[in-house]
Amino acid sequence: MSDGDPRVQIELCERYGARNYAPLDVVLTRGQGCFVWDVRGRRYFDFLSAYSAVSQGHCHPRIVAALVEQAGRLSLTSRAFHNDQLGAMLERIARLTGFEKVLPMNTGAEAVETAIKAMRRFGYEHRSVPEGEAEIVVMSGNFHGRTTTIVGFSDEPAYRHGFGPPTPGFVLAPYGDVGALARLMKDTTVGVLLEPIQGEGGVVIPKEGYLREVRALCHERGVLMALDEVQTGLGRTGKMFAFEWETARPDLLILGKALSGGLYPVSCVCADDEVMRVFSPGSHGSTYGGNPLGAAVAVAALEVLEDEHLAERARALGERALERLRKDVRGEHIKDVRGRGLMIAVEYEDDRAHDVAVALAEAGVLAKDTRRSVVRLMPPLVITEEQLDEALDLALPILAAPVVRG
Ligand code: IF1
Repeated sequence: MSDGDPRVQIELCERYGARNYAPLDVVLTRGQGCFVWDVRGRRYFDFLSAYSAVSQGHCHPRIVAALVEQAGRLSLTSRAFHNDQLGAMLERIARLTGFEKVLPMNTGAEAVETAIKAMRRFGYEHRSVPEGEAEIVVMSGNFHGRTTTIVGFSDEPAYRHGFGPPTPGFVLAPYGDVGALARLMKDTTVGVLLEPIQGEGGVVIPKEGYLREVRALCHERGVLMALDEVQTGLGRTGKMFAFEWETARPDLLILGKALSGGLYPVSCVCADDEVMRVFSPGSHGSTYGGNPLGAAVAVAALEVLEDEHLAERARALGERALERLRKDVRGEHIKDVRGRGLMIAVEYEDDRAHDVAVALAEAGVLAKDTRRSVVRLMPPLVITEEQLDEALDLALPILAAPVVRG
């Protein structure tokens, strides 16, 4: 029931919902392109894009049409049978990424788990690592999802506290430091898992050359490199994939979020056959993974991404936004303004990021803080130049203000 009183909705969630989130007091009921509307009819610029899942914009008509058409025909068959949509999705993703094989799942975390399984089994089968001893190196500040295994190797207490014992076989390396990574690798190291830019970690962009050096090191040691591009992939950073900035093609590429434009959870792992062959029938799967509804949605979402040149748009608009931010958001309280494409962050010297996000919402721009001092700006990639300028006109004074207004 959307009766225009946000309190009703919020109270229902507070009464019946688990308290694993603390959302802003905004109750949204409609979205289109870069805009969302609350139950009172107020319009906001969406500068979070569901963590980059709605890169194609809210309710993109082409993706909605694909969803509606497929939902009325066939939604789920399980992988016990073939369906007439999955093949086209796999082919499209393989062509786009350049990998020979694609394994479909639903959420980002499931795709990360899939990559972990692939790397471990590859290590046992091809590197004769003794059973039970495979190690995967992960990075400080990582975010790869919420499963028990994944939070077990997080170094953020809020994500891991009380959920132990952690799954063994993971080692943390300092993000951005190839020397340290090299020193941590052992004979039993089967893989390295990292994000090309750390989103939750605060939009941490490693220095130029890092990914390329990780790539070379992994080659040299016979270790698989898995890149989590769940958030950075599919145009967000101004290239189709963030690894293209350094031509550091991984052995496993993990995609999610924008793969379905926010209409339906679809994720996948891409790899060449040599790696993907570790999966035999029965060794991995998912009830919903590869379902025809998700496949039809993903094909439409990828078509939109390519036909509307969203990676190029992200690049041009990102440069424009960063230029304005760098010019107008400065002062003693600003630690850094950084970004790549439309993945942009303002970092403060203090812990004001949440207060800034609240003030931005009041001004009509929805953004999200992370790690207490960072505000992320990630609009849908379909935003126009005029819309971007209008949103920045609203946001810049708040982002730049020496003191946050309540
Ligand atoms: C939440 C942040 C973003 C991801 C990368 C895998 C996943 C994610 C690089 C898992 C998910 C999310 C999930 C959401 C918040 C969030 C997030 F706030 F933590 F910082 F995006 F930036 N790899 N990111 O970023 O994908 O299983 O959720 O589909 O509250 O957990 P998922």
